[in-house]
Amino acid sequence: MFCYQCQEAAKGTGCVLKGVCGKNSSTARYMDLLLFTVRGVSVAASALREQSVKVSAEVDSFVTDALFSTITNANFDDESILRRVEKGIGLRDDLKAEAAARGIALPEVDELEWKGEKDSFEEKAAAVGVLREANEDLRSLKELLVYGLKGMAAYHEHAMRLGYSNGEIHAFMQAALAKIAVGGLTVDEWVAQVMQAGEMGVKVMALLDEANTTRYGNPEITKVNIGVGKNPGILISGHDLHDIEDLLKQTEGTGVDVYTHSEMLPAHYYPAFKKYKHFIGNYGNAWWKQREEFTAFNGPIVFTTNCIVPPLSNATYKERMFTGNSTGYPGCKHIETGADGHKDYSEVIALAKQCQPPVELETGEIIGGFAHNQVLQLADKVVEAVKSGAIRRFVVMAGCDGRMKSRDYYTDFAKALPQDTVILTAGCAKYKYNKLPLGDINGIPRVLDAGQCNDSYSLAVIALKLKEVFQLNDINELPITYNIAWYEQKAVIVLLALLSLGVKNIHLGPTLPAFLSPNVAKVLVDTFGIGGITTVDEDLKKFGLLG
Ligand code: FS2
Ligand code: SF4
Repeated sequence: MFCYQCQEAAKGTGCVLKGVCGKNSSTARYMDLLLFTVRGVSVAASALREQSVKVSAEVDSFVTDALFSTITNANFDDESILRRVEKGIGLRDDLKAEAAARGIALPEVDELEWKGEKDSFEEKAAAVGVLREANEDLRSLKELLVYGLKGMAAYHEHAMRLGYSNGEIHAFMQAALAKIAVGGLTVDEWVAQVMQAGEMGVKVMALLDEANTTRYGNPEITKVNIGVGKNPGILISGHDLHDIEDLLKQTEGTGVDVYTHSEMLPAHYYPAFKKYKHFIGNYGNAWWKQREEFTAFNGPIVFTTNCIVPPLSNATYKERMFTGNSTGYPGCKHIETGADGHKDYSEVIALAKQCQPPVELETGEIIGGFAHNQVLQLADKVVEAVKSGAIRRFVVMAGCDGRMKSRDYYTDFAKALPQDTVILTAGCAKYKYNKLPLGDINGIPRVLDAGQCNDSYSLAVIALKLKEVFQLNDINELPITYNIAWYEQKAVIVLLALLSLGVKNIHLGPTLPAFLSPNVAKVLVDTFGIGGITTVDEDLKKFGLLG
């Protein structure tokens, strides 16, 4: 295996024996085979599209789900990955047959020519991974593009579950995957593809924002309880709001409470979910603390998306763990989505009734709900605070949390920021500082949480609005510093989206991606001023934030 798609890539270069995330080498190889299959589907689908032939929604859904299932910490189940490979081979062959019937010539690529016999899976899987591209820079650009597409797929999948599917995004993703299979682009052309992915990233996040807010209302300022109630509970993790809606409806009146975990916390900010009295609060922290927290929770845990940490062999909660959508874990029950688009959680609810209530880990409240609509309602207050100098600078600290000790930097950085700065956040990165007593500025909390990682879109909308209010020519003239923490591939599409909006001088940590070759990293540094992090003191000095 060779995988270097996330921030935890072993030795800062790549995982080769087993993933630091816990991914087995077999899973990594089957994911390579799945991506190979997805490329085959995409080559055929894109060739048909070019000749104005309509591609089925099944193909679009397959590509989206398959990419999502290969994101870090989403799926550890070899069988479910191989089922997707087989499905992909079937779809690819159907598309090939359709092209032949219409006299449409397809490119001659291994992705289409491989017969797909089961007994060739192992051999093929070993040959089609990241290292198939010998040129380090081309490899870097292709993988940067693929990781952006994975993030795009994740966000699109959530929007699609709410009935928002965008043909342009599907077509772009498949065309980009087809280009990766066919090759032949120059470095500049690959860079252009990557930038185009950023533009599509803005579109997909806007689409998801529209889907979420149309369905569930605009997030509003909310105090979220972090203590527990007396009833047994179900803990729901991940990002899929459609799933939490199903769960809240089905648990109502059952005597079972519902708690959010990690990236599901922002569900509390949506008006549609506030009406549920048994929607008690948020339990625990970011994804990486789940082994201890799931043990203490006592009740069932529902994963709607990543991030799963493989349970230890003696874990007491594995039998209580359920997966859904693109996630999977061997031995854990997978809850399928029905033909009506809903899930039946009755088994989870029945199990919860037999469980003890959660052990209280902490008490109190955290505040959030500062997505674009809410912040724009406060715009006068915010603008006034900036004009008066009460707010000197906003610091975007969105992104991901993770288990590396070096991420303590973000807690220390938040603590060390001067009192006249406001943190804008989204994603699980917030758990590094969202329980600190950082106070407020004239009633504006010093940590404004917009929501999940995809709600970084809200931060961009807010920045664009401020640019308009202050009548600036360039988004970079705003008093905003970007100090973003990344972990997995959704952060890649968020980063590319910000770059496509013209944001410069983004700092990325705790380490720069292993998949950026020195030359590609140089392009990002020279063109966009991308930088890493150093120490809190040095960075505060660099950002002009000391004193
Ligand atoms: Fe955190 Fe994990 Fe949101 Fe990522 S819970 S690192 O999936 O997408 O952010
Ligand atoms: Fe390693 Fe990250 Fe890949 Fe897991 S996802 S195998 S930790 S690089």
